[in-house]
Amino acid sequence: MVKKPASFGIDDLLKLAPIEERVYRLLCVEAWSMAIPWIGYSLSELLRKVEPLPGAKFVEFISLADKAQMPVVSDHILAWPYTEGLRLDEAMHPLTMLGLGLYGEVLPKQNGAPVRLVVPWKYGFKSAKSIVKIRLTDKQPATSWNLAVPQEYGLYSNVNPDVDHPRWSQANERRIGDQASGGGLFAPRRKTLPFNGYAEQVAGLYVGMDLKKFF
Ligand SMILES: Nc1nc2c(c(=O)[nH]1)N[C@H]1C(S)=C(S)[C@@H](COP(=O)(O)O)O[C@H]1N2
Ligand SMILES: [Mo]
Repeated sequence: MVKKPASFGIDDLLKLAPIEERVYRLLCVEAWSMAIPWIGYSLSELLRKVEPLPGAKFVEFISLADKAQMPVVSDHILAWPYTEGLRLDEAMHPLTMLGLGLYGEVLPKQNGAPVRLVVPWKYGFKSAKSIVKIRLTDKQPATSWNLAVPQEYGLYSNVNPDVDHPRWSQANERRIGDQASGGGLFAPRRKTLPFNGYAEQVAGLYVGMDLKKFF
């Protein structure tokens, strides 16, 4: 649902908007976190180029599923290709990044080459890696984790210390590489912040919503 559907090569994406380095926290749904210096720009820069139609409400992100490079896609643990989704207003939020690199380099394969999503206020699995297709739709897209385990992984998956995962608490997390607490994998747990500490910027997207229901 865009006025100007288009294909972009990696060189087009690299010069589509000024490249920025942004240091964001990323929290895995399994309560591990890390601060990452991403390279890229707001996803809204790309979405504006294709001109979303007025009826578009959601954005679907479809990842590469290449059996030759990615042995895991031969296993039936998830419905491949890995698919993620955001509401259009979440996708247009300036904090939502199209990630092209990290630590000053282009993305290594394991971190989602050539392009990935970075949504710092949501659990890590929302930040789809190795994206090859983006679709705008008026229907909520099915996502791989929601199809596999709907009671555990909702569409929103906003970081929320008050909504536990059915199998563990989301009240606190382990920060990898946290020098202040001695670093390492066995650093003491720290309190998880609502929206991963980005509430001031993004809480307005969810005014009036029951975040326990829309988890
Ligand atoms: N295509 C794809 N994207 C993905 C995943 C995946 O399995 N496939 N895993 C997600 C999860 S659970 C997390 S925590 C982050 C991890 O990003 P990293 O590998 O760069 O640390 O990627 C997310 N994006
Ligand atoms: Mo994760």
